[in-house]
Amino acid sequence: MKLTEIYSGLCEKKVNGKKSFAVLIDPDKVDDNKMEQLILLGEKAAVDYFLVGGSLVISDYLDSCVRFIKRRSHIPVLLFPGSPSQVSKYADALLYLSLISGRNPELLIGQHVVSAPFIKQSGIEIISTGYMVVDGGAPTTVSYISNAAPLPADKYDIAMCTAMAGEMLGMKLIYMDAGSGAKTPITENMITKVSHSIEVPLIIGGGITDPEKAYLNCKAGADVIVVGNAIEKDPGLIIELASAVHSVAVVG
Ligand code: 1GP
Repeated sequence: MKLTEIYSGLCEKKVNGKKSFAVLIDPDKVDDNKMEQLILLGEKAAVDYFLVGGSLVISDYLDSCVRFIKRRSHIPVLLFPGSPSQVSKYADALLYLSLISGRNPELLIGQHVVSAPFIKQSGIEIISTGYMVVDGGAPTTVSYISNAAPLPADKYDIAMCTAMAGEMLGMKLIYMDAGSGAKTPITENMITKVSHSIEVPLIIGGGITDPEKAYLNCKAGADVIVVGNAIEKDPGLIIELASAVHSVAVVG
């Protein structure tokens, strides 16, 4: 059934030990030319997903951006919304984020209540996602905008318990994010601990800038690696990053 297609795919890959690579596109930072380039590289590298969204989206390019990808590529588009306004019915699925690492009720449930009717009406696949912002060594847009303290980077037990609680509350994915452009990405130690505590797929992002880090994160237990910032600076990295992530399945 269409409405669980993306999630079923993610679970199937996890069962088969396959790792996924996702390119994060911030609609504020791209135009049609840039998109064309990212799509060409994405197809060449067999990128698994395009994530579209950001903590703060100022332009009104989101809808056009999603449609642009859908017209040119079969790579699924997942919305990664920083606010309820970042919804496009043209996307394949929406990561329905609840900021479970924070204690800001608005981002845990408040904004969801307000936006529920129109999100449901959009008809796209909704994937409930326990979103955990981990301290990335410097304030990031997400840590500022969320008005919630990030999870300390060396508190593995808190991370494990938070992810477990999210899973037991019914969340279908856990996304651990050090924040876009984080100085310090999430450590392999934390990824290993958290991945052993949950059964749902684990997404890791924030501050990943090179293929080695992406590879090590996957070996540690990440199921999906998300990279945005580094690709904005050097789109060619898509090829190396995707190949590093996909190589883990071959080895493992
Ligand atoms: C941020 O996880 C994403 O929410 C990706 O971070 O932009 O640092 O790759 P980067």
